[in-house]
Amino acid sequence: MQRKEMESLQLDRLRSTVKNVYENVPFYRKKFEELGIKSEDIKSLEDLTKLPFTIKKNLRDHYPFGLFAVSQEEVVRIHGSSGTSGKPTIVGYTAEDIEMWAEVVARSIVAAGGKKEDIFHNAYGYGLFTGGIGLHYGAEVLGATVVPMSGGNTERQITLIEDFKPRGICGTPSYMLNIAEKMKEKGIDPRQSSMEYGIFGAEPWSEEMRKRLEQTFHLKAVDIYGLSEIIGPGVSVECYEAQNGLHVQEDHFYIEVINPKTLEPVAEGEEGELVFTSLTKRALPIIRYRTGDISSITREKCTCGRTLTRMSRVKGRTDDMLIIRGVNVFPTEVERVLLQVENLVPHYQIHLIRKDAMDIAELHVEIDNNLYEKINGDLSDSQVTQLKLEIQSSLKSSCLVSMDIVFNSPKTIPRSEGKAIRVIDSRDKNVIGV
Ligand code: DLL
Repeated sequence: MQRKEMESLQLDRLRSTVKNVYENVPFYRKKFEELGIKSEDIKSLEDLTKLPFTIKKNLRDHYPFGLFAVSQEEVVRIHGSSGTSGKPTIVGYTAEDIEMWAEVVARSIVAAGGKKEDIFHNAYGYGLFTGGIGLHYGAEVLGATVVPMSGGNTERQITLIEDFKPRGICGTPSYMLNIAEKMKEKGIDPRQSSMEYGIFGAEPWSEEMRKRLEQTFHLKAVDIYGLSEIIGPGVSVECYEAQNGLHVQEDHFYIEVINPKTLEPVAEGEEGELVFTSLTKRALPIIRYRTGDISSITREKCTCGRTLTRMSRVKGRTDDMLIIRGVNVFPTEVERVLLQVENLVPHYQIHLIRKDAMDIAELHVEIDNNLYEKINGDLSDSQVTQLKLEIQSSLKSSCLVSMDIVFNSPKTIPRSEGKAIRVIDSRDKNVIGV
């Protein structure tokens, strides 16, 4: 679609969404009234900036169904995302919402290289998490043969991959590494597996991680993005052809990028926090949802021919950004550096601790068997220290951050079966009793 045509479609849909939330969601009606906004005030897409933001806390405060715009009778499905504070954030779908979602996921699979005749192995978790069932429905709408494996049970995953020979696979990047490792342990070469494309997302991952996954499995690794508050997976996806930015499904989701401090929109190409407004959702329409995810957008046409706005790979969430002695850093930036170091395996965790009233970041990284044997053999302590210093200095030069490097023995960092935990913050614990 040409941009003008898309914008006119978006405006129509935005206006009916605004009218819908005003009439059916007391939370939005109250907010609009406080700001003196009527749904007729939305005459152009730019007018969207007059509307208030929605944040995760609003969903939590109205837990479980308080922001729904339809009666529960019309809701056919509930999903949720686990939060840090106990209760999940709950989202709901009408039958039309499920249909729209399946369509955007089907489009995403096609963009990623999927075809109707594929066997499609789904290693995202099934359940309240949107990953498993979201990809499942999309793959079915496409007409592919879905293997609803879910996350975990890695031995079984491998057997099914070996036996069914899927052309496509999906899962979190960290879980894919786990699968590859187990394959190698069993004497199976992941490069010989049947997969030609992988649809990876649900957690931040770096370009170096992409290279690693592509080499390990000999496939094309494509990034898929989404969040339950907006729909689930399928909000945006890279294309197989260019793998250069994620195409936002703008006929259903309106994207903005704001400066998280001033809340003002940033210029095209500039990094900021992603904000989405749903344009067609019925059960849980959402206005200007602040995702906390850091990215930037471009409206340049992609070489694949799609005219959709593209977002850059998500660097991380504002909550996951570490501030180490005044320097901001995302775990994905650390990952980029680590994956370039020989003898390190791509499993790592950043531990934040407090020592003598100082915040210290320790980068726990796993070494391979080779280095492990050397350390226990002929490598002197000073040679090991030297190695660590080299990693420390590449981190310093590329992320400006200083971290203590801790080598972990092979297979000691917990393996992920879904979203990997990259940061362990035990600073508060250290404070107790001081
Ligand atoms: O993770 C939906 C999903 C499932 C996306 C499967 C892709 C594949 P939530 O559990 O609500 O939903 O978590 C959403 O995960 O705000 C981001 O912080 C992060 N995230 C999702 N996809 C990506 C990605 C699903 N491709 C939160 N890159 C989002 C980086 C991602 N972060």
